[in-house]
Amino acid sequence: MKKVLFSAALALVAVAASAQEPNFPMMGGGFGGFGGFGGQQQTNVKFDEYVAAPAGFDQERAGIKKGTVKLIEYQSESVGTTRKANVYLPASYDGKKKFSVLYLLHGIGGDEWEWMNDGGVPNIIMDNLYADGKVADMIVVMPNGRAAKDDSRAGGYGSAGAFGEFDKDLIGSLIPYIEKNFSVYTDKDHRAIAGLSMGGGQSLNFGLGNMDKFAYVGGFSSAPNTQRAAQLIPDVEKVKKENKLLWMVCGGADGLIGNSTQLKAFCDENGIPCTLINYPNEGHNFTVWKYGLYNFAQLIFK
Ligand code: FER
Repeated sequence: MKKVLFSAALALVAVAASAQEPNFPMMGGGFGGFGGFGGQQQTNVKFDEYVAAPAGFDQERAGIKKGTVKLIEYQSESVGTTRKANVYLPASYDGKKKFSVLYLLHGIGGDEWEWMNDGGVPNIIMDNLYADGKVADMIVVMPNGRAAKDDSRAGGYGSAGAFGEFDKDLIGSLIPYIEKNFSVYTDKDHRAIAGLSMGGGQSLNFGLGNMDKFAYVGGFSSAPNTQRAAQLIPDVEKVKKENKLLWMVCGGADGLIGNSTQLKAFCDENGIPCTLINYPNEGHNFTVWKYGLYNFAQLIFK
């Protein structure tokens, strides 16, 4: 059965690669219909309260200051190529004052443009949060999380391994590039990592796996690349001491929710502060991911 499901997944690669959305249209409300394809079974947990985002949080607002988004290129030592990332700079970024950095990662069908071009409107969400004084000073870096020579979207599921290699590029090359070329702090307390789906799994894996680099970790609808909790958190006391935020959200109708609940259950059992919000009736899509960014951004660097 597993094999059949995997072939089905592979057959979807071409569709995923050509689709604008990273998720697969025929999956409707998410990965619910695909059983084991979604990774872990859902564990029974007590979810944290869902509070709807205010109307207009993701709509462009007139009369407020707007940030800019800049495409940067950096030399990747681990991949051996020149790679790209988009960087959101708030209107208040002036190159003098130091800012914190949020690394914001994409899903299996995306790249450094996914958040910007496929419905994530991170610049609009951040502009609005800044205008309302709801966020600490930060820039947002949106890299390509497929650490391979060919890092195009065409990789689809075949590039899952390359997502697993991204920590070397991120920590070895991208972070040093950002810290050399932007006016930012360079310690773990001023660095956060979050992402959607495959990027959520990467954020949990790399964030908790490198607590000396990231104090704030977020997973939105995290995919089956998410390591199991005992592997993610081999040292309960260490995570309690060093992690400042472990925050997750997933759609209630998303068959991938088991990847988040298994971690939430472990945290609850071990007294580790951890948030998991179940976005009511929602699938695997940008409704959940925009909500994730909106909330996560307000909780970090404070
Ligand atoms: C899988 C189901 C979903 C999987 C990855 C995904 C690697 C990722 C989805 C996304 O990033 O949107 O079985 O295996």
